[in-house]
Amino acid sequence: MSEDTPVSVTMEKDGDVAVIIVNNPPVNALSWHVRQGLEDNFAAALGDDSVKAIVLRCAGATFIAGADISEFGKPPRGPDFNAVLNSIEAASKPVIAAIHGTALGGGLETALVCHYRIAVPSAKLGVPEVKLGLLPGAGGTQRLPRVVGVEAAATMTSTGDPLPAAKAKELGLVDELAGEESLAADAIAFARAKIADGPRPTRERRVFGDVAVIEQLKTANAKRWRGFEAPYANLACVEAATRLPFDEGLAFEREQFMKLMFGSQSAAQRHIFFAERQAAKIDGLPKDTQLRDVKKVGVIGAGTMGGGISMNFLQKGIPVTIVEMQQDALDRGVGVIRKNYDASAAKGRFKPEQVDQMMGILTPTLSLDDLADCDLIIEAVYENMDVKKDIFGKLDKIAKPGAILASNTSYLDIDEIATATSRPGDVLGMHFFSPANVMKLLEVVRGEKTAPDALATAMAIGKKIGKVAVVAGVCDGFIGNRMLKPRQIEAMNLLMEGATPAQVDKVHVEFGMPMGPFQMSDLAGVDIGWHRDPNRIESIRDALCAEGRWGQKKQAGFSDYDHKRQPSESARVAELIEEYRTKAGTQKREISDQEIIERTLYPMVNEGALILAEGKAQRASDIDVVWIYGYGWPVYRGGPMFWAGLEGTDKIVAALEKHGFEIAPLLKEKADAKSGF
Ligand code: 3H9
Repeated sequence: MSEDTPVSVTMEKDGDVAVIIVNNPPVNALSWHVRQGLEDNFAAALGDDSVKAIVLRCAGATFIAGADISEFGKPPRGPDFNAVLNSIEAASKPVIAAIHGTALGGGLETALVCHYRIAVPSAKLGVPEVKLGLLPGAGGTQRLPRVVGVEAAATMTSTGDPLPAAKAKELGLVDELAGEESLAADAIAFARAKIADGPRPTRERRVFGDVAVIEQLKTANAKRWRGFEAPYANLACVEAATRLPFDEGLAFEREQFMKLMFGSQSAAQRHIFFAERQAAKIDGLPKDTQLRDVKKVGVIGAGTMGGGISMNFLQKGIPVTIVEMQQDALDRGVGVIRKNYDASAAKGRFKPEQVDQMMGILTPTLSLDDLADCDLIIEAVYENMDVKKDIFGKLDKIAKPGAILASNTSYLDIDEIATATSRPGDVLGMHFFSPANVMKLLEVVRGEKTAPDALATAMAIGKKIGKVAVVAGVCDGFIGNRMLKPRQIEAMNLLMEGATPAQVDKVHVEFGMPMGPFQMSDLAGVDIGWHRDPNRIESIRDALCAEGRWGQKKQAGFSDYDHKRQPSESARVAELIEEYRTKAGTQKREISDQEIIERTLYPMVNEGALILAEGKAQRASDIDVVWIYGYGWPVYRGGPMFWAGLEGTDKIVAALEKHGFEIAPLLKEKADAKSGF
């Protein structure tokens, strides 16, 4: 051990049992020095004749939560992962893993080379590597089928979902449950009881179970796994375990792991893992900023957004007062919330009594005055500056001092809204995405005068209700919708020049988006923002709206829809485009799929660069988080700004110049340096 090696593994003795303890906060990741410490301490315990059994446990909040992801892609340091684990498995004395918190990835693989496992009931065990675009690369895919069988191993590796300890015990992954507070002592007693049995190397156990599950999983998850490589690689490794001797299986796993590790998908998914955590951090905000207490929330507007927003808080036990102008609208809004909860309860997501509890803390009212005791008030009425300013002016007189006044606007100027109050420090944006109870993104819009503690509180409450919150600055459309705009404009231009809505949508879906720009428009409503004059036709969209082709709700938009909302290409839309094109005197030509990418996705990167340079996003990775969680950008492409690096910023600039776009200076800078963001 060299002098700069942190001491993150220690050993204690309890009579004839050695207890090896990992202490590498915050999550006991298997950093190089932990692997070194394990190697050294196991060697010491095995060399000590008075030691008859060994317990491996962790200090702090959790058992080992995996390999150290921040080491990936860097030059290797310290002992090889598999070599350390193989030597633990080969120990001549029984080794017991004592698990609390989360035994994840390389952590569970470490537990699997131990001969026995004991866990507290609250522990969770899993191999989430697939969520990082990887597979368990330290023997997990070969040892799991020997312990839990092919069915459970295939499911665990390909979905990445962890198991609660009780389920793990049922499957044989855990041998015994310990007391929640007495793991250390229970593990020592368990180890002593296993001295007579001796070691039980997992590699010597036989794979069992039916391999048919692998094809079943592929079929069942075809939609969810579209475009992803890792779930299939995980299954290939589990399948290999059913037919190859252990060491050959391990070699196969290694080969697959390295392929994923050095591929772009895992790089993108690892980027998003850290980006998501980074997004929670507010630049320039002191760490000890005191949060405001949010015990009660007010929501203005009981429409789709207001209702969805309210549900987030009710689910976390935070009482909500919801305000509408008219009784029937209020009743309708509350009815929809109830219906949504009942539907979830029918699917087993909630117990009926939980639904009653949640509805019990919802107070419907017609009076803004009833918001006087709320700590956070979110306005979710329609997008009109005068209406919003009127509401904020009234709230200024009603809300208690220190209450946070938030607007759910998706475009409007928060600073202007704040001028309607005498307390602009309390005003900010909380932009939820529809359906607001489902979508994970929350843009928290920081106004010029927003107080730091108000901002920090809004970010924290976002996390509390299960959102990924990102700070955005005031500008038209903030981060997400601002980048959507150039994409929509170009998508329409492409129709004029000869592309079809179906072609543009297909290119986006093949790229990995859940839907293309025209499908999105049909879903949201083609008529949103339409001037409502059927005689004023100044765009293809006007032509569609004038004919009542308002989207899915009318079973007709850019596509035709049957009663099951299945789309088909519309001959009428083709005619309308042709008519409008002729009127505008635009030439029709063949548009390649590549041109669609260059003209709809590259401009988003360009806009992202402007947003970044203007300081409207704190960092490029925040923009990626917005697009992953708010718009379904494929996580295996890491968000638009990360993807720009993969694609090549120089290539993007060259294409944008060719198509006549003005290049954002920051993008140009990156292209000149041939770097990503
Ligand atoms: C693997 O094991 C590969 C092997 O099969 C093969 C190898 C050959 N590494 O999430 P939190 C940081 S792949 C490095 O906010 P929580 C995280 O960035 C790995 N850092 O806490 C954050 O840092 P910061 C398989 C990590 O309590 C801090 O710890 N394992 C790692 O909400 C706190 O994290 C996984 O995929 C890591 N492995 O949740 C598990 N994990 O404070 C990944 C966390 O600077 N981890 N950090 O922002 C998790 O799912 C959650 O962190 C966990 C705790 C549930 C453990």
